[in-house]
Amino acid sequence: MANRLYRTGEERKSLWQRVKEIALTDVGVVMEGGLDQGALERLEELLLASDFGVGATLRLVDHVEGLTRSGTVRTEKEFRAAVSDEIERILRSGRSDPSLNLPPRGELAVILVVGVNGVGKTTTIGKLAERLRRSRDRVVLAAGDTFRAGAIDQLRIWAERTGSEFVGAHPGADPASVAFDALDAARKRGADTVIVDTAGRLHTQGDLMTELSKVGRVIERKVEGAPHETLLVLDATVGQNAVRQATRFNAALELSGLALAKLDSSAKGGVVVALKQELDLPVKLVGTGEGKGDLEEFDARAFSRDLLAG
Ligand SMILES: Nc1nc2c(ncn2[C@@H]2O[C@H](COP(=O)(O)OP(=O)(O)OP(=O)(O)O)[C@@H](O)[C@H]2O)c(=O)[nH]1
Ligand SMILES: [Mg+2]
Repeated sequence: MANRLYRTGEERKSLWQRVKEIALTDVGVVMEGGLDQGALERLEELLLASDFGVGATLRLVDHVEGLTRSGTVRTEKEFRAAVSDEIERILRSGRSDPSLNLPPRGELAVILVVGVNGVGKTTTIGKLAERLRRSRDRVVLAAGDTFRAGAIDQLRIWAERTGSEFVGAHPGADPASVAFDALDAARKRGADTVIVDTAGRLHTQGDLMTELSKVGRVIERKVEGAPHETLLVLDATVGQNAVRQATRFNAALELSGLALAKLDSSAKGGVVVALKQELDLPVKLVGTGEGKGDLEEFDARAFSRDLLAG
């Protein structure tokens, strides 16, 4: 992943440049005598403003304070590496395996994809289908978004582009029954992977969240151990609201991981660290563009390095 963590206008500076400017105004002095209290406070503010969340911010600030006080970190380069190593440790703690937890090829795997409106669910599904073509037999895309005009065709086009199969119903149909039919169809056709698309919904829309729980329950009853992955797609540009979204979706359905879309256009990687610290949800996939090949497995090391690049 290249460093794309830039904002527009005034904030068009890397996180590291801003850390240097506001916390490490005199790096040479800092490394001799430890960071003063003001610099630590400014660092804390910057990390909070960059969406790291309270827990991860305090952990990082404590770490930095300890390092500078003990004199183990002397140069700017060492300092930067130490901070990104600690970010990586946060990302690698707890549930952090980015690989999809699917049954072996040939056995039916079900992936349910959820998230708020417009975050990139359908596109992520298309790209995931492309990825899974290499490791699975046959992939079925299920058009569980029966709500938005055009959503069914959008998924159908992704099925065509990726050589996947498609199951959909008419607009307005019950999404749980679309999921049910797709699982039946997959079994009949000998397909081993079903990815279920869902309509975008705000995490505050109680009735729609209940509908989503129902989709999850239908899948659970129909296939042993399914859904094998329930992925929440987040728009990487969204900031702290991502934590609220993940919390609410996780209450309606047990999420297994996150897919972070639009990382190519994002300025806010910090929220990934907050999500890990606060919810222990692994990021599994990152979207880096609109093309079918623009989906990567999350790499905690590369991500931590990129976050502090520039
Ligand atoms: N640059 C970029 N654009 C993306 C990425 N993923 C999705 N998009 C774009 O984001 C827009 C919305 O994507 P969709 O996949 O339709 O999002 P959705 O969550 O399915 O939307 P709804 O079904 O309406 O809730 C589209 O224009 C996509 O091309 C990504 O990783 N990078
Ligand atoms: Mg969609």
